[in-house]
Amino acid sequence: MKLYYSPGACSMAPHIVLREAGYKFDLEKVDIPNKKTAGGDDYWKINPKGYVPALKLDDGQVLTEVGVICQYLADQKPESGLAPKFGTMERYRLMEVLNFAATEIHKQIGALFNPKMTPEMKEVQLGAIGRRFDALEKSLAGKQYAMGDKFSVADAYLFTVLNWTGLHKIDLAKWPNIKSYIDRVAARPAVQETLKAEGLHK
Ligand SMILES: N[C@@H](CCC(=O)N[C@@H](CS)C(=O)NCC(=O)O)C(=O)O
Repeated sequence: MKLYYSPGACSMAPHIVLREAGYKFDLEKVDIPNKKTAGGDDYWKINPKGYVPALKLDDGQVLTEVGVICQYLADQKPESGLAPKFGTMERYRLMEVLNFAATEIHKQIGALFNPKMTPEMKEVQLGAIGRRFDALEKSLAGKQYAMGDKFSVADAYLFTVLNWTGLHKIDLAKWPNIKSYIDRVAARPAVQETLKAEGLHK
């Protein structure tokens, strides 16, 4: 399979999962503004939504959406233990975190990358992010990872988007559980390999 990615973007979540699960895979960088792959292909033709990530499967199908790709990868290798079994309450808890990561963290922090954001709107946005962080801070209390003691695909997604706090100089002093969670996930060998492969060594 091949993952279409952009360094440090949300495509890093499935990239981490590919490495955590021990997949053999190819990577192709996408120039997002120009919608071109490193190999010169028109990215619109690969993912008509124009954004990363996209995962090209061995049968030629293309799967999109971070949370779905991550779950697909975990389910193809159940022995990786990266997602609870489908249909269990634990699986719904995982999907709850993935959805929170997507809509409440990814899209809220992601909005700060918009160069047209005014200082006033940035203030509003930072307020919303702070409220989501307050909730996340509580949910991480006493836990190693989002689902408890075991790393899961939810951590790959949360880590990827929380990592953007550094780029936006969001001070995490108010949220010590989040800060130590980011450091804990960053220290995992597969995460270090991912950062290195994307040219973002930490
Ligand atoms: N809902 C999508 C969102 C993906 C997304 O926001 N990707 C960003 C990078 S983090 C992107 O490629 N944006 C470029 C664009 O929207 O044109 C998913 O879950 O995969």
